[in-house]
Amino acid sequence: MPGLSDVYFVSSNNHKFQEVYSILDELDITVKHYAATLPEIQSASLYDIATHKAAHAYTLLKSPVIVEDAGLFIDSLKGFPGPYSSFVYDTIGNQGILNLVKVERGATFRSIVAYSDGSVSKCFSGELRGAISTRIVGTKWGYDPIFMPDGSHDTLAHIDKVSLSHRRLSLESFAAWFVSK
Ligand code: ITT
Repeated sequence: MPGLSDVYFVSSNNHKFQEVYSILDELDITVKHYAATLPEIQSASLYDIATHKAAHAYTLLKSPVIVEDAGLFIDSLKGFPGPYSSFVYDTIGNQGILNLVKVERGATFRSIVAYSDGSVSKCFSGELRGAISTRIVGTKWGYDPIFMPDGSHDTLAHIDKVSLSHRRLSLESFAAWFVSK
């Protein structure tokens, strides 16, 4: 069993780190935050982006690392903003997304967690299916105020999302593998 406190999470996003910490803590893995903006390759694949980020993070820390690449994929926009979610949030924001989404409102949040320790590189994925709300509800981070998971009439901003999120699912797969390696 690995030492359960020796993995870093490298991210510029403190909201993400808080979610990652609380999920992994529940799964008996203590994760340390290394705050950095990692270079992101241009790719339509979250896997490729996350794998590249993890390899780069390992060269910085020379210690086992995980990173995450996540995105919101909207059906009627053919998967936009997807891998561009961070840029799109910073530019047009939630109101800009609401202006683009009309009748068909289905969407998926995806999370890819990538691990690297210099010799092993591995990815773990999670998805949360739902719909884009018709208005901004709540004030949590990113797209939480406009995403309603299936089966809910409220947005992620008003829900205990760490119990059901795309990030919870990718981290559960990572944790199952990490503690058994
Ligand atoms: P790092 O790459 O430094 O980890 P980031 O915020 O740039 O931080 P991403 O590249 O993965 O992270 O960008 C994904 C964007 O998608 C993120 O900035 C949010 O706007 C949005 N997003 C992803 N997961 C989300 C969630 O659980 N809740 C709300 N918004 C989310």
